[in-house]
Amino acid sequence: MSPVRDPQDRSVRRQQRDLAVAAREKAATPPQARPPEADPTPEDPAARTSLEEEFERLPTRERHGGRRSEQVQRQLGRLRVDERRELAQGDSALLADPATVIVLTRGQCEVELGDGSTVIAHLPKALALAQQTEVAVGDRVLLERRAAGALAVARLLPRSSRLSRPDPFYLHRERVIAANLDLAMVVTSVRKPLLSTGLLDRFLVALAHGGVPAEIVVNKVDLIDGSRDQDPELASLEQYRALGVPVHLVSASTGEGIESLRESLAGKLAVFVGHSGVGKSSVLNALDPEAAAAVGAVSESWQKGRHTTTSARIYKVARGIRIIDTPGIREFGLWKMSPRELAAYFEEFDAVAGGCRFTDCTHTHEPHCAVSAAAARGELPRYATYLRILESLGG
Ligand SMILES: Nc1nc2c(ncn2[C@@H]2O[C@H](COP(=O)(O)OP(=O)(O)OP(=O)(O)O)[C@@H](O)[C@H]2O)c(=O)[nH]1
Ligand SMILES: [Zn+2]
Repeated sequence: MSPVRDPQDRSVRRQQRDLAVAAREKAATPPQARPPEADPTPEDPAARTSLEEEFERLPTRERHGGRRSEQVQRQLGRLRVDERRELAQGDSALLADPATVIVLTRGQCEVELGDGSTVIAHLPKALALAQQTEVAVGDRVLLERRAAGALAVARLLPRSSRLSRPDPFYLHRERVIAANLDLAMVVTSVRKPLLSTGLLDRFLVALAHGGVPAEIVVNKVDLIDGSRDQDPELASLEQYRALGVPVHLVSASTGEGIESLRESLAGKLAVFVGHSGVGKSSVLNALDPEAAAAVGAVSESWQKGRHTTTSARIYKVARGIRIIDTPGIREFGLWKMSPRELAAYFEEFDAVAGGCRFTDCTHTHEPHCAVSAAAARGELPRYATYLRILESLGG
């Protein structure tokens, strides 16, 4: 039986051959004679011109569930070796202390050194390839001093946590938007808008997935007229306290709870996430008006399409607090997760899941599922969110 031929096979092979020739020519040309590379602009698909990305665009059999052709694999391997060689060459000296990436711009980044000073460092394209990931704000990097005295990022150090979302152009690919966060404050509000536990759960799962510790901020408590003990919105937070998630009741308007929030954030690299209108900007303003003004200026130019940076930025707030912010960071979300992985973030399911008939139970359609039975008895309030997230992930 002969394999079914993809009608595009021949043109694909021709494209692969052309690219392979281009790659060989690239490898044979001395580095200094190469034409200057275009700045990487991750938001602009037209700027994605590297050979690897051209290979990615080819309709190889991988798209149809098969394996990428051997020829392409070999070519990619060769390219990676070339790029690593480029990374290692030159009269460069590695700086001993790691630096932290503050903001990324086209082809370079601002980094903070151990003594608190900031410098601009070149960001070689080859680094992203060699390290299989793009550099993100919050990343710890090693710098090298190049022959002409300029600094360049030489190595990306392992991340302790990350916030990510799918790449807008290659949906199967992860784009890390912030790294090494110590803490995320999930901001919600009472009354305007009403506290949404569903949204809260989504944020908590996404943060846990990235390894970011989370705490809950409930803003606008000044809007509660009656007794707080009797308040149904506040009562819905008990389940999170039971799970060990700290809950801060604050009011950006009156200043209530702001000092204790400051104490929790002291010395940490943190992010504020939450639905629009809950008062993230107002809470940041209550914490530090100067930092809030700096964030506001960037947000405004972003909305008017005048943004000069494509990434988030670290802002210094009083008491050694550092906040990563940009309008885009608030849109980080969930992607690519199996039902088993998702269920693991609902740790309260563990106590009953042992009673499910199937060990690989997804707690959805299976008969004799102890989790859905407990949910039906009203014992697992987050079960509805679990199902909704699962549905949105296509699981
Ligand atoms: N009553 C009351 N209103 C508040 C409080 N904090 C913020 N607000 C109001 O809530 C609205 C939204 O506040 P923002 O700080 O802009 O909310 P945000 O979460 O930053 O919104 P986005 O910029 O859309 O993400 C504004 O009208 C604020 O005046 C508060 O503690 N109490
Ligand atoms: Zn089950």
